[in-house]
Amino acid sequence: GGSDAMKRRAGESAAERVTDGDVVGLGTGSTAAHAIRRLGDRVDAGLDARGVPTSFASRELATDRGIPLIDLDEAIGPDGPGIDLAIDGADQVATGGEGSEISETGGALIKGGGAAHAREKLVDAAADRFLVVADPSKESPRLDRSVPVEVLPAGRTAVAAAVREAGGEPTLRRAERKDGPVVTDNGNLVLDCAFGELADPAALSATLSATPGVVEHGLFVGLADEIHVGTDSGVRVDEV
Ligand code: DER
Repeated sequence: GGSDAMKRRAGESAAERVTDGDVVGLGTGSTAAHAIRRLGDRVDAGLDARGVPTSFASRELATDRGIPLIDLDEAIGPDGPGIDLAIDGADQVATGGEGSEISETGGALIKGGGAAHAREKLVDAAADRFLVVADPSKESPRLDRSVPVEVLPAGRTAVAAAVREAGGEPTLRRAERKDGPVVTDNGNLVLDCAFGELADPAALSATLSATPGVVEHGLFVGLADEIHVGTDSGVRVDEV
């Protein structure tokens, strides 16, 4: 993957967009973590901001950095303040890279490397503006990485069959320092589904969302508003 310095530049660039009074969706992963750390520094310096974490991990980091938190349900409920901007990473971003028009690909993303994409999508979609933070290794003209799919444990066989029907190859995500499969913060399992190059991410997104047993999938189509890409000399910001 990209260097940590590039991830840091991207994360800090997005964190600079937070203004006084903002409610900020706090994404998951190492790139979003840089944004959370920078936001913590700005809160220490007097910024009035509240965070909505997207995972146990991002909640822990935000708490450690002294960022006041607001419950997701409270934030996006009818009497809530809403989410002004969400900052989150991605496993792959459909951009043409330096110098090309992003509008052709609409900034579609594959997320879910951290198995946090169910709550991430809720937060990222609810936000007025969703800022993606990435390094160049995440950019590709077309999405072609496996798509993580969070499934109800009881539905994993049915979902695997539906994924094959849709042309994908599902693999149950194994844990590292634990026997057996990864279990998400929501108590579900993850199928990593290889579909090859995605000709129509929106269509596949709809198919997966309509599959019984699917809790959430990692295709984020039409959600990103800005892509902050850390480079070795600075940050490139693409408006979607
Ligand atoms: O889980 C996710 O979607 C994360 O955003 C993640 O996959 C990106 O992780 P990274 O910033 O550590 O590469």
